[in-house]
Amino acid sequence: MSEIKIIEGNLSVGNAKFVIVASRFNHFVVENLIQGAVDTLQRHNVNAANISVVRVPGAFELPLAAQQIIDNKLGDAVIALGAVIRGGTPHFEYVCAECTRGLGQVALTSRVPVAFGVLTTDDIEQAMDRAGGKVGNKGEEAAMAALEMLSVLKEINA
Ligand code: INI
Repeated sequence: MSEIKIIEGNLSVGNAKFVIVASRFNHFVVENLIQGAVDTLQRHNVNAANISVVRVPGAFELPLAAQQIIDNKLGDAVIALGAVIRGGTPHFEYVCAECTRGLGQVALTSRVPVAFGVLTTDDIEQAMDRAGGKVGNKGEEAAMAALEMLSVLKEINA
């Protein structure tokens, strides 16, 4: 019987360039996500020269910035980081929905990996828990996803 063909990434991305696009809103949370993403990239042998950070006002602005980063060929993968924390009004739902939909749309239309490292939490404690606290760091996870997607897309397109 012939062997099953498995295509998967190996996290080795050579000289690829990564752009972290991060929101300033809830910056005390997002800075930890950025740190986690940068540490993860560097631990996987990405040079500092191949990492840049673009800051935007809030999570709502992440998709447009990601789109223009890709259009201007600033990076081979984008890591979107932000923190949307529930308030007392439906604003939270609208910001989360547009940010998520927009980032997904950018990835599909551009065919460039866009990692989703945007926290959507009920309160600040949940956010801090996921920004280097007891539940890990979503910035690290997003950086891992960007590394793996770059690598596996290279294999799929080979
Ligand atoms: N932006 C965030 O990144 N996180 C939030 O929690 C948030 N809340 O709660 O309002 C938020 N709002 C701002 C929004 O992303 C835009 O920057 C703003 O509406 C201007 O377009």
